[in-house]
Amino acid sequence: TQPSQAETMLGFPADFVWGAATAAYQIEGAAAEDGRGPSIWDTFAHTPGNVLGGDTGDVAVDHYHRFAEDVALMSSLGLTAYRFSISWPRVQPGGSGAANRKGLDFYRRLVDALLEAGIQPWPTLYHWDLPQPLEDAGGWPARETAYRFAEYATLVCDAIGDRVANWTTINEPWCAAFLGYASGDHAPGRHDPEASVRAAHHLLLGHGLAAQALRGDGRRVGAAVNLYAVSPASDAPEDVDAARRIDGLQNRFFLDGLLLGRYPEDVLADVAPYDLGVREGDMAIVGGPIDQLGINYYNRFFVTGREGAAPAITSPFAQASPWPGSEHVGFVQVGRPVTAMGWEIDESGLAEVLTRVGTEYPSVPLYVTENGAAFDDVVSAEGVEDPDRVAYLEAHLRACHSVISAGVPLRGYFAWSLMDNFEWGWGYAKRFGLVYVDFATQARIPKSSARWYASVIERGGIGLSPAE
Ligand code: PNW
Repeated sequence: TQPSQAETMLGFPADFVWGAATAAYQIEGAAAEDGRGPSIWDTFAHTPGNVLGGDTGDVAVDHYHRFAEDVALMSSLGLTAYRFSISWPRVQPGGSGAANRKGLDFYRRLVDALLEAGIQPWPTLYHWDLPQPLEDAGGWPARETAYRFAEYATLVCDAIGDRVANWTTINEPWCAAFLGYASGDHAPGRHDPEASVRAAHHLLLGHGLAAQALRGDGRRVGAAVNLYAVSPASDAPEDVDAARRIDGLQNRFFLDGLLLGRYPEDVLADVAPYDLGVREGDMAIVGGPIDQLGINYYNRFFVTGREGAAPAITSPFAQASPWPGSEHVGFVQVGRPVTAMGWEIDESGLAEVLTRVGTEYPSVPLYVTENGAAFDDVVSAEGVEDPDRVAYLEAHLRACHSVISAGVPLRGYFAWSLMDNFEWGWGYAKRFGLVYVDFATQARIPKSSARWYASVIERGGIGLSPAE
C-alpha cells in the first residue's frame, strides 16, 4: 500500500509563513531616479577598493522598474510572504524633513501588487542604506541618527501602515555597526572601534523608537538580528573565553538588549575602554515590547583565543577586526563543506540558535528572516541547476521542523534570497538567489532550488529523506 503523505513528509503548521527576502540596495538600482538621494552604500561602492570588481548598486537587478515581473515570479513560487527593505534615501533623500512622494509611491505600488497577489508584505526599514547626509552629520555613532530613524519610520507608516501588518525595524545591527564602523568592510567603511559600539547602541535605540512609532492598528513589529552558533575550537581556556566573547558581541548583546532591556555585563567589560553612549532611560526603549523577532542564520563559528588564526570571512578586502575589544580572536575552519562564501555549512547551528532564543528568553514568535547560501550555479541551455542550494535549504528547513516539534515558537522562514543580487563587498560575484539573474540582460531564470522550494510550499513540508 502507498504510505500516506503524513508518513512521507515532515509537515509544517498550516499557517507557517513561507517567504523569500531581498534588500533595497541589493536589488533596486534606479539610484538617482525619482528624487532618491545617495546613501552610504552609494558612496562606499563608488570609492575604489571597497567592492570587488568596482561593482555598485546603481542598476543592481533593476527591481525598481521590474517589480511587477518580480511579484509575478513570487506568485509562481507560491510564496506567502515577501521580505524586502525600504530605501531610506528614496523616502527621505536628506535623511530628515519632508518625504519624497515619488519614493513612497514606489513602495505603495509594490505593497499593492503583493497584496493583490495574496503575498504578505514584510518591509524592513533599515537594511544598511543610511542617507549620506546623516553620515556626514556623524552617522550611527551620533545619537541624533536614532531620532531621525524614528521620524522616517513614521513617514513610511503614514504611507503604507494601513496595509502592512508585519514590520522589521533594523536588519542585522551587528553588521551595520561593526562591519560598517570597526572593520570597514561595509559602508561607511570606518575603522573606529569606539564609533562602532556607539553605532550598535544607537541602532538599537533607533529600533526601539521606531517600534514605538509603528505600534498600533494591529501592526506587528520586530527587528532582525544575525545570530551564529559559536563554539570554542578546543577546551583550552583561551578558546572558551574567545567563544564567550564572540557569542557575547554577536548574539547576547543584541538579544539581551532587545528582549531583556539590558546589555550583558561581560560584553560591556570586553568593550570597556569604549563609551557606548547609553543614557538614562535608553534601555527601556531598546527593550520595549516587540511582537516578533527575526533571526538571520548562515553558519557556525569555531573560534580560538590563540594567536595566529584567520579572521572570519566578511569581505574580500578585510583589513581590521569587526570585534572591538576582542580583536585577538581567530576563526577556525573545521573541515565541513563550505559555500561559495567560504562559510562552513552547519544546519545544527540553526536549531541551536532557535532553541536558545526560544527557551532562554521571554517568549516571542520567531521567524527565520534570512537563511541561504551562495554557490557556483551550473548554467546551461537547459536551465540553472543548484543541487547544493537545494541540499542547504532542505537541511536547514529540517532543523526548523525539529525545533517546531520541540515547541519553539518558530512561525515562518524566509530564504535569502529571492534572486541573485549585489552581494555587498563581493559585488555581483556571489549568487544567493533561488532565481538566477543574467546581469547583462536582467533576465530572471528560476533555478532548480526555486522549483524545489515551490514544491515544499505547495506540499507544506519537506520530504522525509534529504532532498526528496
Ligand atoms: C546578510 N559577514 O549579510 C544580509 O542581511 C544580506 O543582505 C546578505 O546578502 C546576506 O547576509 C548574505 O551575505 C551579511 O561577513 C553579510 O559576517 C556579511 C556578513 C554577515 C551577514
